Amino acid sequence: MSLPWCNFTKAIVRQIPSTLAGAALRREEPTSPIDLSRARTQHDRYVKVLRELVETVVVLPPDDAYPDCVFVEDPAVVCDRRAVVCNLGHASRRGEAAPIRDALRRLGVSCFDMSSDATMDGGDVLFTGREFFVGLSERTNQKGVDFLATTFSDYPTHTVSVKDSLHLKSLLSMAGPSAIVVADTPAGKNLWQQIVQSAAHQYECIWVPDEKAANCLYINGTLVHRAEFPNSVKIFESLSCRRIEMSATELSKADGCLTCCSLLIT
Ligand code: CIR
Repeated sequence: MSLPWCNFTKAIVRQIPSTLAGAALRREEPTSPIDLSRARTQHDRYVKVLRELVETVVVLPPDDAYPDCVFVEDPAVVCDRRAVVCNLGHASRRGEAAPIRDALRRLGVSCFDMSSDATMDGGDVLFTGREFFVGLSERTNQKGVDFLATTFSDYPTHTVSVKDSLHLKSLLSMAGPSAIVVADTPAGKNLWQQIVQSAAHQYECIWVPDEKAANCLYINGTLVHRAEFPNSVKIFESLSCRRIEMSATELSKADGCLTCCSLLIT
């Protein structure tokens, strides 16, 4: 499959700040506190896996002033060496965008800054290689969607309504050039229905029973997925692509997942 989207050469990641455990945003208090050292071990493995899959991984230092700064997917949306630099949906995260913009520019990516009345988190943006689906959510507003649609006007942009999760990609993600993995829950089913109704292209849906398993990384033919959910792992095992399993228990307690910890660049 020769979609440019499938050929990532670079990634940006950011290390975990020491303030993550106490101050990262979360929708619900986790049943056990975030173990910072375990979070860092799991993140180190994530970076190691990325190094296997792309040529260059840029690792940015953490900033304790931004407890959520490890979630680098949110401050920018990159496509074809252009990036929308987001005005993040939660005010406490807005300062995360500047170092991401600098890193993108250093990698030769042209950056377009959102106006201040538009908001967006990259976690609300699903790019399939052919079109964008953008979630209107607690974090992303219509002006944000309009900005993205104008910046990437060579691709169609469709809006979907996100109600029962933080981001669109909390419940679904790409799992192949034409495959989308979706949580088999009422909220996941609702999102899938909206996608089917608006899509210009046909996608295969891979249903997984565990909500948190539905966020995977598909990089250059390899599917990176969560290891902690045996019933969902069985489904991933039945796919024909190369797979890497990974645990993300700690960042998951702050509503993080796998796509959220990297920005991938072709
Ligand atoms: C937040 O609420 O913004 C962070 N605690 C989690 C962000 C996760 N981002 C993502 O999945 N794209």
